Amino acid sequence: MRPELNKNLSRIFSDMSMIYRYVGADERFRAVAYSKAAKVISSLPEEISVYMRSHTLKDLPGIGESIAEKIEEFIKTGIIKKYEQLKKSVPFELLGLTEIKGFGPQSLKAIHKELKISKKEDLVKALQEGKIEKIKGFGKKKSAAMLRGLKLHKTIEERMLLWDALEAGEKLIGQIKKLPEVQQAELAGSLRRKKETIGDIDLLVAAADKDRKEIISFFTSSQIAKNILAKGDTKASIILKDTGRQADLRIVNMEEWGSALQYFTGSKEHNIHLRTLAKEKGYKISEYGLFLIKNEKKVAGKSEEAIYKKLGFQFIPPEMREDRGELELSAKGKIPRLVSMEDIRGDLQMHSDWSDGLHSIEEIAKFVKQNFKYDYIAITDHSKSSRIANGLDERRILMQVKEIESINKRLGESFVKAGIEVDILPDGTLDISDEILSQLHWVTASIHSGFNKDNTDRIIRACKNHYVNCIGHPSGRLIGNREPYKLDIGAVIQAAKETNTALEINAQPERMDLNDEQAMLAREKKVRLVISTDSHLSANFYLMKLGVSIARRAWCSSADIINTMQWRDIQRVLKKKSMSFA
Ligand code: DGT
Ligand code: CA
Ligand code: CA
Ligand code: ZN
Repeated sequence: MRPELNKNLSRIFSDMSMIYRYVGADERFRAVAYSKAAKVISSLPEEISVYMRSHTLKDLPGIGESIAEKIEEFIKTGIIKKYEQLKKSVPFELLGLTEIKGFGPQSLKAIHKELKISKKEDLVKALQEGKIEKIKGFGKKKSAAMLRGLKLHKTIEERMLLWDALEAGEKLIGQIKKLPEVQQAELAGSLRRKKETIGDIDLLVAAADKDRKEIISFFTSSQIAKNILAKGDTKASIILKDTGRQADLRIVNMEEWGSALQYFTGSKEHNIHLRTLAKEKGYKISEYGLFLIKNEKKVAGKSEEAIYKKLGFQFIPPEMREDRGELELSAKGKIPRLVSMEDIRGDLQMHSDWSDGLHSIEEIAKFVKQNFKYDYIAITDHSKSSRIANGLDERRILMQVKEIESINKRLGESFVKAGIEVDILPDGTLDISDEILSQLHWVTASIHSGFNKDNTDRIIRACKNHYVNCIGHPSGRLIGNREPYKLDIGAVIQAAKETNTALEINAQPERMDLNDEQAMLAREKKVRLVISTDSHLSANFYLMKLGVSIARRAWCSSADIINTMQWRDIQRVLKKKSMSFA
């Protein structure tokens, strides 16, 4: 899918947009144009050079004369001169901070001007020493907010978001699998368990003893590694050239593949518990195999399945291995068949160019039909209170319903459902009338403002609306950027249950909201969950697998997830809501 060239170019255009935003109001239009071009390029189905060769660059949305020239320059020379100049004209290192809350371009500009600061660490120091609060327009409150922003951001500086780690890990494993010496290769550690943040990327490889050297030297070569942290005969640790993050490689024999994979998948807590239970049964388990204690005879090691089986356990999917009761469940033979990508029949949250999405509804429908085996999608643009997202008022909602009807007619099936992501107002009412909502197929209600107070009652009230089918990103957190608002999740789950309202597992990488633990609580109370990508551009649709992994970590099977059902069954569930309470 996303070729390297597109990714690099998209990153440069985002940087240019950031620089233009820093430069100020005069360059606002350029900032917007480059940001749009970056998005368009990151979601192209083909490598950008294909469009250059067929002279169709300018047919792409958001690509005009000047941007097309820069694309050509980049493809031909590998650099964009304008970008290099721009970078030198601003304190570029500081601009990386703009993604942190409280560090807007105008604030950074004022700090740079007043304190002559161009380095991130100097800025942090000045902030801690109280120099920044003295700048005009800053003050104690703002600088405290900046410190909080920095602290939150640390979580994603020290650990990777799952999605980023998956991209890096899958690329790496792809490269390693191409080596002829490699017999087996898999991701292990927290990445195989799909934890929401990842400390380092663990790789396990099986190969013959004589081939280890070759594999280690590829892994530590300058093609892959920026630095080498450790290098031995069977293992190595490096800092990846691409992402600056750590990756650990371990090489074993085929005979030990299963026991090594089991060990290095973790979690540590799961392994310790398993080891204790094994001991009680007379076995010793290690990365080298499963052994009988009495005569040290090896009884398993080649496959994970055989190890669990020999110990009297059902196979436990990696996502469940957190010592949250999965071993007890497995001993009873009660591990559920977890939901998987194949079970998903549709996506119920996405934004079109009617609000803040990139593509038209028709483009979205065609893209999804081409790339996914879905039966339906729901277009859920923002409602009018979300002004910066160009939210829809009642008139535009009804226009959109008409447009969706005519698209479905052209498609020859009712693939596109008319929906909305309606704003929950501060008092828990919605910003669109019931009369309009009642005409839509799918209504998700979300909070997009008022993050500083307890939002429990607000969400409960939204659940009680007869037309709300789902609560979107219920906790409101943005990993590394915004704490979840205060929320009594137990009370929300209870209300969702009583009103037959579903809760969303939003699959945006920095949201993952509900998270695994909250989704687990909801599942235990038999509240229905919806896995949505909340797509704003076509590349986002691939996030579905991220959402599925959260559901798997919550032990969900397909019966727990609404969008594994056929549309007519969903309709039956929806009807139940309007009849369930007065
Ligand atoms: P991370 O990297 O912080 O996201 O988390 P993990 O789980 O990937 O941890 P990591 O990379 O330190 O180790 C990879 C796996 O190796 C871990 O999941 C289980 C295994 N492991 C590491 N240290 C120990 C240990 O002291 N005891 C046991 N039983 N297993 C360990
Ligand atoms: Ca790890
Ligand atoms: Ca590791
Ligand atoms: Zn939203």
